[in-house]
Amino acid sequence: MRTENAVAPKTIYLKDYTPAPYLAKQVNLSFNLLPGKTIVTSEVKYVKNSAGASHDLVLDGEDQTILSVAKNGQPLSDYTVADGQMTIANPGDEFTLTIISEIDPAANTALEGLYQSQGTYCTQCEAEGFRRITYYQDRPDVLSVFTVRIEADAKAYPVLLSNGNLQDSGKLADGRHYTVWHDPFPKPCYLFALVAGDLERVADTFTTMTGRKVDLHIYVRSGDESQCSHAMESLKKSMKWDEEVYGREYQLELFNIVAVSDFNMGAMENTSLNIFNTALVLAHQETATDSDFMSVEGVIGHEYFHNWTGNRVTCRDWFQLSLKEGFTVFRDQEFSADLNSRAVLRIDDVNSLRRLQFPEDGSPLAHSVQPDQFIEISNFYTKTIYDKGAELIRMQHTLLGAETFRKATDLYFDRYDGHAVTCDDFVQCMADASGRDLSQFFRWYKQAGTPTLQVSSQYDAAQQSYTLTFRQSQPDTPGQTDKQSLHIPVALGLLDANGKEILPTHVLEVTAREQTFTFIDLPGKPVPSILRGFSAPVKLETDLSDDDLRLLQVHDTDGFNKWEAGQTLALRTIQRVMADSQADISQFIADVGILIEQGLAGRGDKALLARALSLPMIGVIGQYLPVIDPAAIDAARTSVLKQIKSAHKEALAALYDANRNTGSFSITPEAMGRRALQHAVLEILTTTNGTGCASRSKAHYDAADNMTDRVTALACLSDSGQPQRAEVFADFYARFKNYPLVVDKWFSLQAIANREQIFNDLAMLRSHPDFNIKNPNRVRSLYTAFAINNPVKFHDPSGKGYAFLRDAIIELNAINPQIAARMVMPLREWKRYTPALQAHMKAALQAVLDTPDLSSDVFEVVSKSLN
Ligand code: 0A1
Ligand code: ZN
Repeated sequence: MRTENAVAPKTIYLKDYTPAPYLAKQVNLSFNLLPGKTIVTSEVKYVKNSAGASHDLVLDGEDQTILSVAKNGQPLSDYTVADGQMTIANPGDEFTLTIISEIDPAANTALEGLYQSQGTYCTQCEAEGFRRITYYQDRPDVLSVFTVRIEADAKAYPVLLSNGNLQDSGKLADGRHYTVWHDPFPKPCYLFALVAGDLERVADTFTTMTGRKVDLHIYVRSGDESQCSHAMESLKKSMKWDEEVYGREYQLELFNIVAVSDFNMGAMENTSLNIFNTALVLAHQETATDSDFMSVEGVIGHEYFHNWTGNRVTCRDWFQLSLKEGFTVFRDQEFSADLNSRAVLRIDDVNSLRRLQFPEDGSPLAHSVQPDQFIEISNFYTKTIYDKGAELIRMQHTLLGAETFRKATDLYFDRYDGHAVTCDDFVQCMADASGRDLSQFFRWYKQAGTPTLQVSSQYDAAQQSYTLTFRQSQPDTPGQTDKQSLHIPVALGLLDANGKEILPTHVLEVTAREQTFTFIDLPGKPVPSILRGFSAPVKLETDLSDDDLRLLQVHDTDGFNKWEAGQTLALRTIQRVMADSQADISQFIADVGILIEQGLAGRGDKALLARALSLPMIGVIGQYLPVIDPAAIDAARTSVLKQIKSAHKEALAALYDANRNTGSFSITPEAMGRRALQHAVLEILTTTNGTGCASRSKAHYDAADNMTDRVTALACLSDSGQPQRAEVFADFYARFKNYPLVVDKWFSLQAIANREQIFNDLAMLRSHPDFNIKNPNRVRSLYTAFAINNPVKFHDPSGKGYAFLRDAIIELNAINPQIAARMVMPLREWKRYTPALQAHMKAALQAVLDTPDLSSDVFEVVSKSLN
């Protein structure tokens, strides 16, 4: 039951948007960091906004004590404070407002606003954290020039940072000191940042395309300096890439990155002072996996790219979040694709979209890329806004072609630099630069749900013509029925019966509900390679036979579709075994043998082969089934793996041996590909969890000179009942107990174990001295790892998995509402599971909803999930 004194969660609607009544011309902030409290003085020059209707100045503010308010230097008492807002009626056309308030960063466990992470002061203002620092119009369309003074004890906090350039610094009495920072580019308050701490600095420089020198600084805790070189290299590559690919130069003389251990998300793009979760900065072969190295590179790029897509051009309101996030994810994906293997990255991105975004789009929390309403904006930092949003940009890139797309982004930056704009404004630039009508395309932004695209084919031998018929359909989603047809780019190629490409990639534009395309002068029936590169975020249903798929798997020129053909065959195979555990799958098993032979002959890209040898994950398989039963999927998937192992044991062992570590460690795509292949093979070889498997995994661990190999070995031992499991986990902990990010891995690798005693393990991990409910990384390492990456035990028929998560959500609700709300996600798709599982999931959600003093964050996701 919600208690009476809880503030009723309020829904905010896009249709209610009105311009801010006042503009902030100049913001001067002064922070006095004192033991037990921080005094914030904000002096803001306001002018009436001619576009704003109201004459009242309404400022947002939370969790602070107002010490004084003055207008033009005179004390002001004529204001009201209620429901997190200060209202000053009719303050005049132009005036300066000075507000002094007191906040308590040490008590801030929500990690929004100004808080402390291991003693370091840092801020997180996106989306609505600035209101926890001072009273202000906390909305992204109020842009202002910020000058910030920070004062603190010089010994405890030698580093004092804010946005922009350092203007002044000096010593004060009583061992205190100060700095003054000025950012000449107007920005919304969500991009404000402050850091004060005892940190070490790693420095480098970058010379921009016009020859300006930019200082690059990464700040970390003492001892972590040696783990910053990958992040620094990634930053320099990002700066260069944005110049080369988008013509975008960095505008200031300094770019700072600060790494903190306590952070709700991955990182934050505050102008010239990016604040990062340590997990996305620190990387060293001993402590970081290949996937960590890739994430660091991608997220460093992502935050840097926000400098133009987010900061220089920002969002008018939070319904436009995907304007910056979708575009910036697309940019970071392309950056990583240019630096590494494009096909591999596309496979990984699409896999993640299918595993995490498709379920969201099919759940009660489905929302469009430009949503119409929300209660808590922090609940909308979703896979839909980020990853589906990126797919929308990618489709526009596909429709326009690279050159016109670049013209359109140039136009966008020219038109809107220094402005706060909408997704409609972005698409209009695409339309204006290309001369195309994209109004139908814009429906992608407004309609939630994953469309289905059915394709059937017909060959007319007499006419030598081939016809493809496309039928698109959109599922109903909460609040949306009777959807309209979408503008879908379908990249298509045709192969002949020998696997020779007879039509290179060609983009078809499907706009009608049903549409046909005919290809002429084809002497034989071709095999179509449809949706190359996953050219649209749809569920594709084709009439391709297993033989067609086998041909594509071997001959397609599109790396993504080559992989996709194999995955579709694997999916069909697993579904056959689910229907009949004795089903004859010998053809599929033989096909896997061909892949292994290819690997032994040293043909093809190892990273791609690794992915080809990996069966679809349980979460992906579930997307294709009407009712999800994770245990049944797992049983069929494991049976297929066991059959692969028993048929190809020697060849697999030889492939493992052929890909042993030789030479010194490196993170080139080739070296990562070799490790990925060895990992994929080891996973099959250890699938039966017997004594041989355990000694194999232990040997892999003992031979490891890097974290990727260690984690691979631990993952392969995780489900095991053999004594080597405990030995290896104990050794791992002993070696790395002083590295929090590695201890996170130690928690996760145990939480994903599909074994009987998992609930005892989880209880033991929860009460382990290293567990800390206030640290989001540690919470994720236990709970998110379990709920997302251990589908069989999370969905245990006893309901114990759900109860484990439920208790943590309730506990975290009072500590960190954002993290608590995120942890509800694995329960929201409850309607997709078997009736028995549904009942348990629903009961867990209901128990959370019945918790007193529920935060609006948790209330929104739980109440909508239950709808
Ligand atoms: N804009 C950041 C993500 C971010 C969002 C919210 C945060 O705190 C609640 C923190 C970071 C990005 O896209 O990287
Ligand atoms: Zn972002």
